[in-house]
Amino acid sequence: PPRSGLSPRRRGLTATSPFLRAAAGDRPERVPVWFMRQAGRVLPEYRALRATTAMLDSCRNAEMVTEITLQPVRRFRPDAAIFFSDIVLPLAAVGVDVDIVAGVGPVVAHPIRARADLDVLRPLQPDDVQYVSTAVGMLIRELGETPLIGFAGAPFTLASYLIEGGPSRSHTRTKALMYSDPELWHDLLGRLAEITTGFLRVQVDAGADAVQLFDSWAGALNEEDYLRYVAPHSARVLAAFADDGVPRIHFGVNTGQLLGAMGAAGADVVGVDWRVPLDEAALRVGGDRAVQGNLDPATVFAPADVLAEKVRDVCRRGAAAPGHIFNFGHGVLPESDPGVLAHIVDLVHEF
Ligand code: 1CP
Repeated sequence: PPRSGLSPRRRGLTATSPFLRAAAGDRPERVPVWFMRQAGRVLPEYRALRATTAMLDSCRNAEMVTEITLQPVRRFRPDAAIFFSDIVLPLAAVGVDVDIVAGVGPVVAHPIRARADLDVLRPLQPDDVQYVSTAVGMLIRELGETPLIGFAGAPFTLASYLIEGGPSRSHTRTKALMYSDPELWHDLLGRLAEITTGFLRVQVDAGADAVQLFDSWAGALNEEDYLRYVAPHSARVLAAFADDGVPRIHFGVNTGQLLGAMGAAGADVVGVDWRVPLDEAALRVGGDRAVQGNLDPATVFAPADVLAEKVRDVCRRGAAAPGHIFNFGHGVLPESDPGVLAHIVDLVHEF
């Protein structure tokens, strides 16, 4: 479909949505809030719907994707919805043998070890994920004034799953390949950047109002290695959406040392985990971009008065940045009480 810049719907929302205004560096009348992993295991209605359907199969069913995306919006009334899918879905869609194993996460049948293993990583075509366009279209009709965030995994985080074969704490094989064969490394990350761009392109062209690039594991790197081996590839992804009028959020965990570099890679909003206070994070980002975060997800288990004070502290510190979107510093913990999440939305809105 032809790209026509800002859709009328998107133009309308940009002026009114607290989430989109904060992302653009503005101060709306209330601090906007949404939660990473707001859809999913924390909700009984999600567990009921998913009971007999494998994770990736549910991502390929536009009706299920729509319903699961809407569930937390009904419960919590957040200022944005996040598209229900997974960062490994586009890899599966181009033919990588990857599955999501309950209690483990993504597991790759043939981990990448040599050049020939790259052949499967061809560019993603819109036809590979027809159900994503369908679901985004259904969602923006249902969501009304609530913006929809599209997302994808960043090249480094995807590379880690592909090289390690599954979740890893140390990313040892990933770093070994990065240091020992830079040519193969850059070929791999280039292909992943193209797949990620293709996956985000489908979501944006179907009407997603913002995008978040999840580089969850980039914090395993120091700044020098991040800049040399990772940033150029993530920057290519973010640059591909510079003219779409959609804010680009760039998120990672344990990235205190990378906040400036992750902003400079082309983000409008830098996601911050709970380890660096938001006012300090705003300084590290450079004072010219919005920040997103950063309540410790474990705070939901604190007594009510401690929780309320910590929520207010995040809001106060977030005011140091040009724009602030309230979130946790990482995904909602599965044991969280949905009632407490709804209460946090109210606390942020009352601030
Ligand atoms: O059985 C289940 O319910 C599967 C659990 C689950 C869910 C609900 C997985 C497996 N993925 C998802 C959905 C998902 N994944 C969403 C949409 C829901 C929402 O945010 O509300 C998103 C944005 C993701 C993104 C994702 N997947 C990331 C980046 C975010 C983050 O938490 O850092 C990562 C690293 C993944 C990989 C993944 N998929 C699933 C798991 C358990 C994991 C992490 C495994 C690990 O620790 O390495």
